[in-house]
Amino acid sequence: MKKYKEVSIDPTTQKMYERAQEMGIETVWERLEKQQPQCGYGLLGVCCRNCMMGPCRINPFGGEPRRGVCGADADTIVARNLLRMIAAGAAAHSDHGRHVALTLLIAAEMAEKFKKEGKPVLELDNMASSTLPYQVRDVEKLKAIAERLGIETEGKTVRELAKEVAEVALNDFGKQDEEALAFLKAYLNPKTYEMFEKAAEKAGMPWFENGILPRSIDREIVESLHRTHIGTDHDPVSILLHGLKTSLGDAWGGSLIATELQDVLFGTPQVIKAEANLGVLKEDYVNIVVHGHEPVLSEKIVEAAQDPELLELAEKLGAKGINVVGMCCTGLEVLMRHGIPIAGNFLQQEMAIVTGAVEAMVVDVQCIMPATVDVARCFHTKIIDTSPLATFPGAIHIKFDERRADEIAKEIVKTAVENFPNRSKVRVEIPKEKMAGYVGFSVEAILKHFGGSLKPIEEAIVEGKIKGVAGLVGCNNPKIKQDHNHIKIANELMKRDVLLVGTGCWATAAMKYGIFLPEYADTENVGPGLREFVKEWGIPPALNMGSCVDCTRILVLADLVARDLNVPISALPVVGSAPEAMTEKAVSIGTYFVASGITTHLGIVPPVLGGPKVVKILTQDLYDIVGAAFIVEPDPYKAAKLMYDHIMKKRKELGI
Ligand code: CUV
Ligand code: SF4
Repeated sequence: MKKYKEVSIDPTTQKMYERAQEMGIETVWERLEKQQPQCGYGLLGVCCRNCMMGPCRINPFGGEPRRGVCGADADTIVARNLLRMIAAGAAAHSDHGRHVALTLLIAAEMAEKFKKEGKPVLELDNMASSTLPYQVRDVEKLKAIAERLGIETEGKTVRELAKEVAEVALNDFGKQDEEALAFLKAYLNPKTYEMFEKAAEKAGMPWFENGILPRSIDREIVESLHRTHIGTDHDPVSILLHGLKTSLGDAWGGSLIATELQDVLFGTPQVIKAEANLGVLKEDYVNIVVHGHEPVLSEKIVEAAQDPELLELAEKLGAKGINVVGMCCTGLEVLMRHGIPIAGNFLQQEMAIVTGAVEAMVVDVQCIMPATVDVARCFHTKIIDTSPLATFPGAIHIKFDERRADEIAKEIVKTAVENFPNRSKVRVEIPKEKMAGYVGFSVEAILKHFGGSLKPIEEAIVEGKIKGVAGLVGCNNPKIKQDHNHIKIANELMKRDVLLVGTGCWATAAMKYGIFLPEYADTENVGPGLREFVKEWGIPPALNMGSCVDCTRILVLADLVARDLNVPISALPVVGSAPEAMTEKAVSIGTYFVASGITTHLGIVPPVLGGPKVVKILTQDLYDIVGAAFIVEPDPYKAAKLMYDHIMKKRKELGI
């Protein structure tokens, strides 16, 4: 058993972890311990299970066996395994994006149907109607996207535009021509586009049609599985090139579509103050935790929790009201758009239940531990799974259907409210710690804040007030003390006058320790130049840009600067980092950052060290192919230094 101080730097996690131990509840940290020692072949990436002649594994010390039964060597196996991770990560993001596009299409079609039936649907506004489950909340953004995509907007109703944009998005998933994605073409600056076109040639593989430009989101993912099937692609170079291509289908396709169309449906985030950490759970209220990734669900839960009938029921059952809080990325979605408090990041999902104060944890897809069901069994908490593609044994299944979204969301909230009397008051212990912070820094909100352009940021960079920008993203991983590396790397970079933007569980970590408060600039963790800049503009030294799919906001921001300077993204003094990476999605994000030209640090060593050629490609050769590469460094201080050095190198190259 671990000491509570070893698992996390977060006092709420420490307390709840201790409480779990007292109660004999097994958590992620015990399960990790029971897995020790973890398989050395797996850690190095040299085991292959891609066919039934195997499983095969390669001797990492250079002796026999040097080859799998089919003859694949360590580099082939490592590269194939990595490509499968990228493909799975890209699939998760992109399927999420598809779901959003389909929801927009359904919304437009329902509005059309309502119109024909003579129900009230307004022509030119947001197709609002009280009985439509989803509406267009940001008409301006819808128009802006349509214009980027080259869709004629003149004289069209919002319904028509929504339908056309959704159709272009959906076409990007399944089209069969060799053209790059429509969304990629609409969003990417020409200089970076050119780099994608030429990347394969530079890598000595001119037969890659379109270079590493993805043709369709689904196709590149399918091709990843095809290439890694026994007896297909064996050259680590071509396998990894296809990895770049697949990840770019995530970046400039699936994830971008998710972010952009979520903004259309639910509103583009604007700066707003909110709170984070387990202290946002309320003793006298019905507590509902929305956990997972898709706001198509969590938005509706937030709405349903304001339903007067359900509020009345909650009061009747002895609660003061209904308190919806977020967890992981779907929490960030409703945090960014409505200031709904976020209870925690990945490693706090079990901890939230251990408070004994959660009536229901409502989950959809990704990053939800099946163990939540086991922990919930020790309390009255109900785990409610909602996605037809994610079922948790032992949970309550209330599967979601967009067409009946309001009805189902109410049923879910009602289930939570009715569970309130089952709470054992003596078993409730909510840690008091919570922290305020400013969130909602979409690209649009940033532009608005700086008076319509990024000039002030660019000028501060040129002057040297800010040395550069770092995008900090990604998960928690129990192999690292929770939030430790997130915060250390953030502080070390801010001390060196690097402005931070970030998403995902990093952003929740940053918020918990006050980094999203402008006052944080007064601490010793922020350098004098960055301090002066953020004070002048009234912003915190780090900007919360949202969930994991919102990493595309970071790309779009970098793209705008690249356009202003007429250079590819790879020329900018910008770096990325996933200090506590865990998911396959994080692997895809890291890869698409690098492929897009942003050198990226990983704080967890991915399973690649068994393939020396692969390691060389990822950490060195990619500089010549896409102008960026991976930095792998578990020590947060060294990592921050390496990232800073990269920024300074880029500054020098730009002559600033
Ligand atoms: Ni999508 S992917 S643990 S919730 S950031 Fe958090 Fe974010 Fe990683 Fe998952
Ligand atoms: Fe072994 Fe080759 Fe089959 Fe992999 S594909 S399991 S290395 S025989």
